[in-house]
Amino acid sequence: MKCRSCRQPAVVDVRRHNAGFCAKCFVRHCRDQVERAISDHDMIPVGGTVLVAVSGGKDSLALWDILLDLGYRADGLYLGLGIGDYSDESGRRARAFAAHRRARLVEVDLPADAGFDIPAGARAARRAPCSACGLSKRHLFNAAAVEGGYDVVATGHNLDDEAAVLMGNVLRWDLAYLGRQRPVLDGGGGFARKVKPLIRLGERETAAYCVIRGIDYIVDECPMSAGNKHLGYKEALNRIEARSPGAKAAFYFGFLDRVADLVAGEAQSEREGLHPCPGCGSPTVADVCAFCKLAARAGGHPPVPAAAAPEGDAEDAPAVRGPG
Ligand code: Q46
Ligand code: ZN
Repeated sequence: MKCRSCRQPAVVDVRRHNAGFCAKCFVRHCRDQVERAISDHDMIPVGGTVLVAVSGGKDSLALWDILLDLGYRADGLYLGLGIGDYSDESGRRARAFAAHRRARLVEVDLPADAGFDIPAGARAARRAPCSACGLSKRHLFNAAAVEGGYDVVATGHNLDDEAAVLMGNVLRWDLAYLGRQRPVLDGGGGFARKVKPLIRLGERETAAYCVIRGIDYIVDECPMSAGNKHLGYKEALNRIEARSPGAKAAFYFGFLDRVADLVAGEAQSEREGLHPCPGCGSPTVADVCAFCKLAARAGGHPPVPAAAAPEGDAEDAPAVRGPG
């Protein structure tokens, strides 16, 4: 197979596009896809600051790398979740990448800063680990972005992730979740603007991107992911995709084009009645926010402001400009 762009031998094939790419053109393809997602959905304001949620995995490191190369002012945020060796290894990757790119990494460590870890939180709250973890991550990303004054939080959700979440939401016809399943969630009222610039790339592509770019990412799955329903949805979609290349993209982008607006109203109502949580100040509709409840049950407390690293930390990072 030859590279679609330059006709040199291809090293990566993307069946969904019925195309192969040489290493150089593949990197450009990935950047183009991210740039297109950002512009199609007005994800990042011109000159805006971005906080990239970095897990040490392929998606978030590829995203951070691409945003930096596109000229965005993008810092990373790493959350230490206290999941044994997995957290140690993923933190090491995130720090190594930040040092290599001379980029700023903000860190929040759940055990040190909030007094509990995800395994303890899940046990205490009798929740599935991914449920306690997802809740904590959403809360801490948001708090760090608001406190740090970032314009946007960017997460590494890719096409496979979004299609799997969509499948789960459709199987349950969960209209509130479908209404929120957008590549951009507006900020305001104590919420940071959240964007997903990798929606046009599959996970095979982000892995190939990291290999070509020499980015060392954590390959192991999180040990607490067993039983996560999304893994089952991903497998089902992969079987469909193997028979019908492009089916996953058609499913997800068809939803965005034809259905998302119809169900958007289902989510908006959830923002009514918000007030600051007395424990941590984050917006909530309950007496106390879900994160503070989880922390209290697990014997912890809300963390001190997350993005509190002194300005001087970024002193030797190169000056970067927002695009345009
Ligand atoms: S880190 Fe957390 Fe994931 Fe591990 S416990 Fe589940 S949600 S699987 S992305
Ligand atoms: Zn709270």
